[in-house]
Amino acid sequence: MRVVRLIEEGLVERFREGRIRGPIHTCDGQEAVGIGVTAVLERQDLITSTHRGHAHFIGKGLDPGRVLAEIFGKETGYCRGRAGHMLIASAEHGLLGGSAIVGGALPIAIGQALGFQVQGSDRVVVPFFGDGAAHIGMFHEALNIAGLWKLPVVFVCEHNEYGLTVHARHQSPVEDIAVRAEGYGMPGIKVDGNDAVAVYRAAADAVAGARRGEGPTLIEAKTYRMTGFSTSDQGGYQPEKEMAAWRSRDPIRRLRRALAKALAKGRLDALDGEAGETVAQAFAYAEDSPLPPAEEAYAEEFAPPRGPHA
Ligand SMILES: Cc1ncc(C[n+]2csc(CCOP(=O)(O)OP(=O)(O)O)c2C)c(N)n1
Ligand SMILES: [Mg+2]
Repeated sequence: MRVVRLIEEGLVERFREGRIRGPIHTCDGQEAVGIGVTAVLERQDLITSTHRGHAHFIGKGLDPGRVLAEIFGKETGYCRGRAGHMLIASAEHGLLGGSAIVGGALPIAIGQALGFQVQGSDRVVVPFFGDGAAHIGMFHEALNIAGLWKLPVVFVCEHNEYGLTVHARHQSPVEDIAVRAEGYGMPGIKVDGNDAVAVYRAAADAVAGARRGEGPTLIEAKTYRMTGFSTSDQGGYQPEKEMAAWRSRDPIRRLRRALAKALAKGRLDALDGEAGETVAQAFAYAEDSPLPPAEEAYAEEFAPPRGPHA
């Protein structure tokens, strides 16, 4: 979680200096969801991510230096700089590429899960998505078929109270997305998304059930987006009182307090120091990496022509 926070702080700083193209969507305040869930998963399990995916990438084991290189558009990035910040993929880590369509990864995730079921594998698929994505058609279609066929999927909704600049109360007649699970024949679990241990436990139960062939679960993690929608957001619509309340529930500080009792004195500071070192090295690696050669700008962008018209 600390690595993710530091990566994002570094990215926002560099965006402001004009050193990164395109907006950055941070998961500031939401780190416990991505990290708590991916901590349960094995490398061969699959995830799909969103435009707010840094915790998913780091949690699934991607190298921070190569993630940052991708965001800087460098040759050493996971997709050789083609995917950038939002669409990063790594097959070897079980990270399916993102989708610019909000909720667009949900049917992709259940397609993969059907594949695992047909193979008799115990691998699971975890699509992450926002509260906004829970209001589109593909969400309902995906949950319906996953519930009907008992697919090995754990749906993880990161309810951060906003879709773009619009509060959830203007987007949904129900407060909890978790209640929708009942209509699709699966458990709907509401969890404190700012409590990494609670998230981990909820995910562990749901993933174990999916591996045993018991079918899908919908986990709704209640959390909050501490910054604007992205670095392009002018802000001003998140009430200060609301932000202050959530700031006091910062997931990193909460976990730190919980761990302070369990760990030897000085251990947490040492871990913080290691996180800082990891992120400093990752930025140096990304910034020192070469850009892809200009003549290869379109390489791998399109499938090679096939068939009678090739
Ligand atoms: C189908 C679709 N509609 C609208 C958009 C524009 N859009 C991008 S992100 C976003 C808000 C998504 O909100 P949510 O799913 O809650 O994710 P969050 O940004 O809060 O993490 C919207 C409307 C889009 N990319 N795709
Ligand atoms: Mg949202």
